[in-house]
Amino acid sequence: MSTQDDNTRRDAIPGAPASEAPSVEEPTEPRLPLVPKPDQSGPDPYSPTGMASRDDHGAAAQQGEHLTTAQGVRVSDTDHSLKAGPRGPVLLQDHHLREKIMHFDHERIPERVVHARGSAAHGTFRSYGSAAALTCAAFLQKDVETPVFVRFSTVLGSRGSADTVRDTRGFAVKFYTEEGDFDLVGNNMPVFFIQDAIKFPDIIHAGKPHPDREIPQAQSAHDTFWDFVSLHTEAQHHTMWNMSDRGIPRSFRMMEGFGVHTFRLIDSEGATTLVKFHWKPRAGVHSLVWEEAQLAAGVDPDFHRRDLADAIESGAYPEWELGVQVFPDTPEQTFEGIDLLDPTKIVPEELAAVQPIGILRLEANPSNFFAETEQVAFHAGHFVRGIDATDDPLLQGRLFSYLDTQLTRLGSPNFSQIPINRPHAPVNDMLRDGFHQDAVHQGVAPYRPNSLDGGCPFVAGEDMSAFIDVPHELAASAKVREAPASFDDHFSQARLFWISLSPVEQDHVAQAYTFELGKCYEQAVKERQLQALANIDPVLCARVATGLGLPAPEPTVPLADPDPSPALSQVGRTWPVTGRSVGIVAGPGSDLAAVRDVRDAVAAAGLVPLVIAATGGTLEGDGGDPVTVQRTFVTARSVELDAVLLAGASSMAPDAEVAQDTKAAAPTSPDVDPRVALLISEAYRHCKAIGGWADASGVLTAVGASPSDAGIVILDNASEAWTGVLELMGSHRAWDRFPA
Ligand code: HDE
Repeated sequence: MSTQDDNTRRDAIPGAPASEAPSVEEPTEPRLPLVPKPDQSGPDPYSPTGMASRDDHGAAAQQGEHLTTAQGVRVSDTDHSLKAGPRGPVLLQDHHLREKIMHFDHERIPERVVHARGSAAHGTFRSYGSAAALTCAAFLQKDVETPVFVRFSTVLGSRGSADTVRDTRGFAVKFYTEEGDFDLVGNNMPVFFIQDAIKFPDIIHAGKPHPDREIPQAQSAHDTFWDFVSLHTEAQHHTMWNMSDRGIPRSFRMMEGFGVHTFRLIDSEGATTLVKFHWKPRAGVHSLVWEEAQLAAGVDPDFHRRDLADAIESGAYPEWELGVQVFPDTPEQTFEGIDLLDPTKIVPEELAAVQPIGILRLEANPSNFFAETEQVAFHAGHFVRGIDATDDPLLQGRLFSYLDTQLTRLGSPNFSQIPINRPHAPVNDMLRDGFHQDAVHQGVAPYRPNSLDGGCPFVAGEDMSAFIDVPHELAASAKVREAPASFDDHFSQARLFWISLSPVEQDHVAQAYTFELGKCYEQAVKERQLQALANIDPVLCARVATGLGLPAPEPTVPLADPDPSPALSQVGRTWPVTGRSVGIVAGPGSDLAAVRDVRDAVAAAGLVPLVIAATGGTLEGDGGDPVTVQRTFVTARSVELDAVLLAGASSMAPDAEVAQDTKAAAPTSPDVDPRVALLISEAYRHCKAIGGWADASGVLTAVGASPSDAGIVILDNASEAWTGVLELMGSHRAWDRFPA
């Protein structure tokens, strides 16, 4: 018998582990492996040489209903090793035991040296055709649809680290175009710590845990990080982004993406343009607040991973518009005085608008994390015709690194034959043999020129969609280890970022610096970083200095006077809210008809309703359909919710351990369950929308809030309260509730 009755299925929320519910009893009849859940998909079926293939990977994964060895021999017992008598010893002859343990011993591969922690999804990119005048890339012509695989990541932490740490996020997109793979391997911040790839090991060694104790994990709040960035001041602009709310995104779905470097586009006549790539999320750019990020790291370390998978499973497909800022390809490679080859600089959108060129939609979760998310190999040098690298010295170094790292990580130069990495274009490369060779190559002459294979493969002529190496002119130069003088300005754009933020965002930046430097032990490091802050903005510097208990130094460089760029702020607009979670807290006395109506209205608006009650199971008794409880007072926590609805009062549940539960810093009241008080006080402090009806006001007053505060809608009518909350959610937070 299935444990899930019809009612539970109808109320299903994302996250169930498999496409079919298990029975309570251990099964006695074999059956074929379960198909993936409807939201899941594997890599498209392509051969190692890029041929659309009828063998889908699902069929190739497991066959038959009985357990076998890797050689296909059926096994009758996998629970007992072969022994000399029931008390042993174990016999070396037991092939099944040796094979099982041997394979298990080698299940892990080295994690990525950076960006180890990540989550991915399948999707489609549809080109508007608006870039067709700039590039001959086939996938950027009008209405061309291209399958993609997208992986988001943090940079510093290990594979098992928490999602919500303060860090830069990776935003890597593999386009399987008909002309070969194009990888846009970007970040959620438009600038980078360093201007030259040769410094990459330095910044990463500084950011990773200290080499002696191997702490802290996935954090920049430690001495080696601030030691490096305060000495190496070209990192200050990127650091400013990290300390802003961009460093703690609410969701991967709500992050901007940036190619960071300037790239070169080539049209069919060979004319070139310089561009910067931007991904603009349809859901808007939103962040957590710091306390929320810290709580989530403990309560749900998989916060972003779960959010992405759940959103896709619930049909709230994340979307981003791809856009380009376009600059003439002049010999100086500058725009409005900004060096386009300096990856620590942006070009403000007010100076060069982002022109939309296509839309990306993520529609399917991977069906196997290791095979897809872990084994996908992006490369900043995977270009297709019509797109090429510039001389940005950071990008140039990346062109080497991404091929090289796969040899250690994926163990073979044949990593492009792993299903998720297989191009969807014909591959005929004359690369041969090597570990894990999947292709059974034909012919006898993998060399050119040859006559034995009829001279094949031929090289493509210019008119045959071959990759275009632009004959780009280089200025006369000498071989030097130097940077251009234009790379010397390390502070003006950090200041531009600071002055473009709203006061609430600036508060968060000041608090983040104070926290991070406050976690450092060395006084010299703090003083040095304060000097860098003084060169960015004296007010910011003074606020951080006060928090650290140190004097604020004077600037040592003239302060720049840039025009603010409003596009850099996240506050002040409204956005779609599909896929967000809404908690509905139902107490024993709640009007279940209202709970049902609001739950259905939340789902109908494309959000995920989570009914929260004292215990699991169902709420019933009014003669209507039982209401399934998704979270209990024990399992619910505010960080999971974007908004909370109170279905009336929430009196003390019988299992509340008042002494214990109130320790969690919630205000106490004999009339309100302490866990609900904690939930509401956190939602209030994090400036989330809160709604309610019936006697809900009492809960708010019990936690020190007022029903008339910003972002709170308490009405007699449940549906109207929900409508009010839905409207509030569009601006992400009740910004006016943040302390001035
Ligand atoms: Fe990376 N980076 N990177 N990086 N990077 C890697 O490649 C590297 C840089 C970025 O989800 C590695 O396969 C160097 C900038 C993302 O699989 C490695 C330099 C930007 C990902 C590597 C940079 C990025 C990586 C580690 C300085 C934003 C994750 C594993 C020149 C534009 C991709 C791997 C994924 C991963 C090297 C700087 C983005 C070692 C040497 C700038 C999103 O090859």
